[in-house]
Amino acid sequence: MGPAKIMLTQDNPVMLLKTDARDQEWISAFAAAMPELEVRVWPQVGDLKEINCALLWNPPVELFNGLENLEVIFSIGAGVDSLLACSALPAKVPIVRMVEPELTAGMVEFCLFQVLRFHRLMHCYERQKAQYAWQELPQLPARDTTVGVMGMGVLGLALAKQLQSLNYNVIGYRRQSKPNDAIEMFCGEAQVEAFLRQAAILVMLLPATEQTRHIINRETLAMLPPKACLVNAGRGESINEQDLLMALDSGQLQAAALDVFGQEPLPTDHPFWSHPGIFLTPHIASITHPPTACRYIADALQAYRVGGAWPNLVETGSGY
Ligand code: NDP
Ligand code: OXD
Repeated sequence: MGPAKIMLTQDNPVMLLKTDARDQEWISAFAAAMPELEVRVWPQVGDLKEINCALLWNPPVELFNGLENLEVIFSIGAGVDSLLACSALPAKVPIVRMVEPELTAGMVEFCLFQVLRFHRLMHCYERQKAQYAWQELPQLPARDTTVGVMGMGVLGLALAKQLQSLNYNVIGYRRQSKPNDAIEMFCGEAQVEAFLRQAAILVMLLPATEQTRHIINRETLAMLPPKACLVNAGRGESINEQDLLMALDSGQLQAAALDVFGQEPLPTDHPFWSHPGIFLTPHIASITHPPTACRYIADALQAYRVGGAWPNLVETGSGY
């Protein structure tokens, strides 16, 4: 008979950690949130059979070798595309998405900033300053400005609520409507045109999936109102970048604030760097905050022990 199986429901968790270069922050945060947790930082793994949970960012394929008692994988990011792209990901181990308040707050701040920039025409006044031009531009009130939020999950919903509190006219786009949607919602391909036709400022907070790849392209860009502005803080793959450049150059699109790109880091010879209509940031819209994230993981483990179910499970096989 081999050694007894280590189980999350009966034993103290042993967590394998592979982070985005913030090991020490995570170790300290786990020590505060779950002093009983043993953390092993990859590749210092010890006895692999003792490891029953993992918190991961961009795991290499060899990380999964011998992890036969792994019961759950926590994703460090809200987006799980890079995790799902790992060919060695064990098929039957549940993956829990990162949903934590500081990550959400950071994303809301970032997107509000970009919406305010475009609504209050700061991109135009910056251009005017460069030309020493003292000129007042016509300003629409927030209530007459429609902001379309594409991707109404955890982040999109939090953003929409804040936008509404600033009086913007907010509409949302998702796969399926849910009961009690407090925002006018458009769902699925059948309603994408009706949604985009109204979105003077389009904010994209979509995950990277087969279905969202290039969802914004020449055809859908043409559905936006003339001189619309676009913000993308979801994933770069959602936009056909060549089509975006053409829409900016033709004036169909006024400006774009991009935090995510098809290739990251953005290559130095990419035309986005020098385009006057593009504001770009290096995938910093929001990052996971270890103290609140470790409390979320502690609560998830506790909920699993009590009820046997994980929160915010990744729907593998259904487009994620
Ligand atoms: P959620 O899973 O909570 O929400 C995703 C939303 O996208 C849902 O509303 C979902 O629809 C919608 N959606 C998915 N596929 C489609 C589709 N084919 N057509 C229409 N709508 C679709 O994710 P989060 O809100 O937590 O995060 C969103 C994304 O933000 C992450 O996946 C990540 O890529 C990105 N992100 C970027 C960061 C950055 O720093 N730039 C930081 C954190 C996250 P439905 O509601 O019907 O399921
Ligand atoms: C992401 C994240 O998914 O940082 O981009 O959470």
